[in-house]
Amino acid sequence: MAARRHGPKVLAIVLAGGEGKRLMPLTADRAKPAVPFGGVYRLVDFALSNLANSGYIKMVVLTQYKSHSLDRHVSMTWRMSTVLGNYVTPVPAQQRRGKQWFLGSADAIYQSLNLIHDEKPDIVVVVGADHVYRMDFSQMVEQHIDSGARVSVAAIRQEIGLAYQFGVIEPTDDGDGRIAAFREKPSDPKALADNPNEILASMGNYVFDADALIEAVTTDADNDDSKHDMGGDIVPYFVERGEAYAYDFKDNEIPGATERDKGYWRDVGTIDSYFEAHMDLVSIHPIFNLYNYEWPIVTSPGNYPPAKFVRGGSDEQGIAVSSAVSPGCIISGSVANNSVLGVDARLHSFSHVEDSVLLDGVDIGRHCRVRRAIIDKDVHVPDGVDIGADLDADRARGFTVTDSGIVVIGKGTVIKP
Ligand code: ADQ
Repeated sequence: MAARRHGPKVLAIVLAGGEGKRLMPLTADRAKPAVPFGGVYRLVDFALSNLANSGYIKMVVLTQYKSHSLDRHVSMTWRMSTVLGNYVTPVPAQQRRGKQWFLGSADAIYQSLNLIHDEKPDIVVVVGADHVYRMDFSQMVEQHIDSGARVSVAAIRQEIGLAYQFGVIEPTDDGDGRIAAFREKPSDPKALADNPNEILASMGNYVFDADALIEAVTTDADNDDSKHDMGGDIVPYFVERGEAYAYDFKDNEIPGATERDKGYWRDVGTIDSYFEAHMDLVSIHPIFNLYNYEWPIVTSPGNYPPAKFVRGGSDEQGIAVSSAVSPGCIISGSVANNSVLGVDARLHSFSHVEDSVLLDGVDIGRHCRVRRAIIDKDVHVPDGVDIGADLDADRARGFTVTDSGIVVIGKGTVIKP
């Protein structure tokens, strides 16, 4: 028995196959959507939470690159009751076209068309899985239906200098939201008419009439000149026909949102932006408010005991200030300041961790200093090691150091005492 439904029948497709090269070494052995964020979440939790909160609880997650931890997370955390006809299913590359993986995001959908044929939705909502934000997709679907568009593209203003990272939307002059031109990552972007410093960027989230999506990806599959990419090929296909509209993200209303976090949308696809988004979380008035339970971002980090703060061997206090500390952590005789600690992290006596992001299970020995660092899952920092104090020494030890001086220590790194 399916749940009783009001409005169109919607299937959500989450594109989760991206490699995330610019997040190396955090993506060395996990897909970008599986990268941990904010102590307890994975990046994909933002897209899935937004869809679930929008009332769209039939979701397929298309995976590809190093998808093991993503598959495990999606199937264990997001398993839903099939009794109500709801599901979140990870779908690996189907190899329906022979022994190859997906060519691009449009090919990923083409190879998974059976899921759309099985579900027979009216509308397909296609979203990326790489961003931190809140969005009510039902408002976009409503505008999509009212406008008569075949595809709607979620849009947000961005600085013109960032155009090379985005699909750039050129709206028609009459202001009805129709897209006159769409260019994927252009080197000579066209600024908005009202501001020479801004472009209208695609957020990589789309609403399609289901039959239009099927037609477009099927036509695209036979086109040898296509890169089989949603932004590069499928959106322009509809723009040429005058059937593509933009949905302005600034109109999206989220219950419980404040003036500060309304419109927050952050690509955390580089080490610097990933780090900055974490520093925002532990600031006194973060722009992104994880504590808005009216539009919850949900996950399940597993069963862990509460975080604990104890005096260490020589009576040093274990404290955390301006920090987010996940379940299972023990801060013993040491200090965490302005940092995010993933589940089950350990800080031992006389150590200081400052302006840093520690992922699950990181173990910091005694007398360590860690500054402006991101340390991946289960890395052990032996007693007496300083990280982030001498960047040349950090580079020499094989750590990744960004131009802005953030030290990243990848999973499996063995640090010499
Ligand atoms: P990019 O993020 O650069 O630009 P892409 O690398 O195709 O585009 O990634 C989009 C989404 O699809 C990501 O969530 C990624 O994980 C996923 N993905 C990529 N290849 C995939 C595959 N083969 N199988 C499954 N999933 C795959 C896109 C749009 C731009 C837009 C920006 C916004 O193309 O127009 O401006 O997103 O960040």
